[in-house]
Amino acid sequence: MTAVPPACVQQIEIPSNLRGTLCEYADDIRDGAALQRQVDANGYVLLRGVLDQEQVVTARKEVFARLGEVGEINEPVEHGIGTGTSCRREVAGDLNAFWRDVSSGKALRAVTHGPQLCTLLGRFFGEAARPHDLIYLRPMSVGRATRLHYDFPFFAGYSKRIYTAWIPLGEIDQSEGPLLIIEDSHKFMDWIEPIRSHDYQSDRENEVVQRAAYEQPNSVDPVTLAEQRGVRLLSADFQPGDLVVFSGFILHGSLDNCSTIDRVRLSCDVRFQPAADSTADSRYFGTNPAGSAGGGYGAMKGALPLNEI
Ligand SMILES: O=C(O)CCC(=O)C(=O)O
Repeated sequence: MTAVPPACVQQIEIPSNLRGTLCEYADDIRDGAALQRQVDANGYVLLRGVLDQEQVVTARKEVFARLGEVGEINEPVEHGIGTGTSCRREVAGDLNAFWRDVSSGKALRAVTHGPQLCTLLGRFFGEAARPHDLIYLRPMSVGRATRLHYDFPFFAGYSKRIYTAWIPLGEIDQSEGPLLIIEDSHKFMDWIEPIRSHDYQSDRENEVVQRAAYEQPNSVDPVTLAEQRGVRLLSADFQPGDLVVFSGFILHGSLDNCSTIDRVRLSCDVRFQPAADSTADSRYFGTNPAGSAGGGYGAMKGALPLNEI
């Protein structure tokens, strides 16, 4: 039997009894009812090979080429190996503009805003879907991880019907810090109910949504959380073309990037809502969306040089 390589979260190795693999969707991807059933049952759907692989690889190359220009990624850039240094501040100058520009790349947007993904997300709603204009591009260097949180408080200002599309931009093994989902966390009603019942249209200050999304789930480390709740920490090895779609009420973050060759993990997450719902939320729509913190692309971690985060 091949040994399963260890996976860590917040520098804690996950005990094998608390680790699980995300469930792969096995039905027809054109079957909206089946997609909806699975997302309702599990809080997420892992779809293998549903995006154009070549487009995804081209997007990866585009992003890493930009990071290569500022000295953060070695040649050949598509391998995504970090240099550990950066001249982004000197070369790019305006970090906000640089990150907005990278996040607006043509090849990247062909994946995130192309018809393939939008049509697929529409099946989850049972009606035409629309992506937010603001997207979250995440180059994660070794040692970094995303803390656990629920998405709903961030994105539920106007439309409450929100799904996240998490797109691995290249191959990501579990040792390199991909998406982590807490099994059955869409059933933690003691945490979900206060989040669901809050009025985010009238009260959506960044501090309010940050607290709602992060505070309770991070009161203990993820391994202790899984032990206390009797659930597992779920992830998978990803290939270009794969996709995870998840609800705003599933707790998620990432594993630690423990790459032994300094590979930077690259993914992008995009929110979708029904096209018929309001796009008045200037945090997420428009040519220069403000983001939940108000600083637009400049407020994202990705806007900082890779060696500073
Ligand atoms: O990719 C990650 O590190 C986390 C993604 C995430 O938090 C999200 O898609 O909402």
